[in-house]
Amino acid sequence: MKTIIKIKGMTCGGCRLSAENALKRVPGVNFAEVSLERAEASVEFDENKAALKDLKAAVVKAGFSAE
Ligand SMILES: [Cu+2]
Repeated sequence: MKTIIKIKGMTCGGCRLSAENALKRVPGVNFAEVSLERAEASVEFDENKAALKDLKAAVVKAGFSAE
């Protein structure tokens, strides 16, 4: 399924990449793209392998807050 996650706390391209890579590393994620300007991530994932809370947890672990 596809989802949009709002991310707070990103200030530069490095932050954007950290958040994006954190999402890509979650097992079951097929696609992740983070926009610094929109402060959000577009994620496509296999709901049998990953849950929305796992995606948010990965963003939080990378140092940002996710909604
Ligand atoms: Cu940064």
